[in-house]
Amino acid sequence: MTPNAFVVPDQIRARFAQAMSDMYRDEVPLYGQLMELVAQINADTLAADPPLAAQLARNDERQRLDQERHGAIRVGTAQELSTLRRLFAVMDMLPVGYYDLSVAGVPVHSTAFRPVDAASLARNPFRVFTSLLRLELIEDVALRERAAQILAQRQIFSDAALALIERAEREGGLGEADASRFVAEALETFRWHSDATVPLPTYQALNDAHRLIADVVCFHGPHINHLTPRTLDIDAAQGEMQRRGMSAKAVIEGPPRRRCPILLRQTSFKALEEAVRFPAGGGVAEAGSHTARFGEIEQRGLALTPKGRALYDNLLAQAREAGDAGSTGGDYGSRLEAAFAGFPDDYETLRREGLGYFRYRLTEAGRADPENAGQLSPDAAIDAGLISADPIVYEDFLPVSAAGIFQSNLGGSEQRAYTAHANRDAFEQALGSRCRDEFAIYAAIERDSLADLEG
Ligand code: OOG
Ligand code: NI
Repeated sequence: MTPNAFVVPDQIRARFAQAMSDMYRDEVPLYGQLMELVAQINADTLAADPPLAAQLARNDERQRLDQERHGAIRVGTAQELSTLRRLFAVMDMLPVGYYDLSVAGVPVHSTAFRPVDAASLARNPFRVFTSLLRLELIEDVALRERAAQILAQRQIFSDAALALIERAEREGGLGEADASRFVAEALETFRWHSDATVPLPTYQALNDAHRLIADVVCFHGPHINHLTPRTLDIDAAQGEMQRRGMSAKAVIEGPPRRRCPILLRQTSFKALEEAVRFPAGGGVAEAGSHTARFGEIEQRGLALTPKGRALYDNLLAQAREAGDAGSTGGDYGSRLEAAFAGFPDDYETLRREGLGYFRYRLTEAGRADPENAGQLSPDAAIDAGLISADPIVYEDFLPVSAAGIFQSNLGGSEQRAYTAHANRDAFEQALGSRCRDEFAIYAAIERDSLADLEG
């Protein structure tokens, strides 16, 4: 078979993202409502703000917006995580970033599988936040061993999916028929199963150790737990969610509302309580319930440089520390606004101060006089109206926000402190590869845009 007969990975990813969305909409009808609501708000926002519409179009973001989502899954073993890495690689989704959630009392660490080059991102930016349970954080040794045993017995991938991953690795890609089968088989790994794999008392013991442990250990596989569309106006979307009676989280995670959005703002609605059948464990089969799946929306903005990110982390910590609960209680909204007064809110200052990443291109005047544009420094060429600089959108996640999303969907009151800390080496060992540095990816996109100016 010639390489030309392969379906391009971007195409497989786009089909997979669509298949996941269709499946999740069938499983969680509220997700369908959320997508409609976001599509309406995006259309209204673009109609009311032609410069924003033009900016998105210039940066290949307009097209992808309607398809744009992220999902989240959680797995229990190194073997599961490393096989996921291979499965996502078939779709050019690579592990980017390392997130330690143990500091927030969630016994996992995570990465995001996503496309990394600008052209792939423009075609379809589908990302999956993927967490690995840290069994070593279960204090009760007997329970920890029981959990490990249960996990060792399950196979979360179908035989056909495994065979197709191997074929893609061996031959360098998948042809049309194989690509379709791959999407269908990969989907099975992320399906919800309402039959637990363990008797109710085992579920309860694991649930008491941490609700997340039960969610990962007691089911056939890593059910997709949410799929998040991207909105251009999260405050409007949040208001609309409340008007429609969806129980949105009170606080939007991330930075406050700004003229120039940075990073990521997110809000979610509570997990659904779902009926589950627990098998007989010497006794009789029992009916119970489990909450795992929820809805979330997000607004994305400028990707920050390490300098910008340090400032963000600082100001966010200030806003949280100023509250008595050390978090998002009380008048958190006004504390956040006050803290972020220290973060410049116009693109030109953000760019000149090196706080964010930008994509440069010739303006119409620049195209008429490319030599002149090429000779000036970027700043001078911008002043002369020969080149433009547009914000590069943030494609990743935020650990503090992720912790907030986990917490609010695990039932809120659960606050545990783990003494463990980040262990990136252990995570990468389980994954079987390094996690890429997200800053290097944005910097490369910026650099390439500057190199293109010189023709
Ligand atoms: C993942 C929570 C993190 C986000 O958007 O920050 C996340 C999970 O609950 O498994 O999806
Ligand atoms: Ni999420």
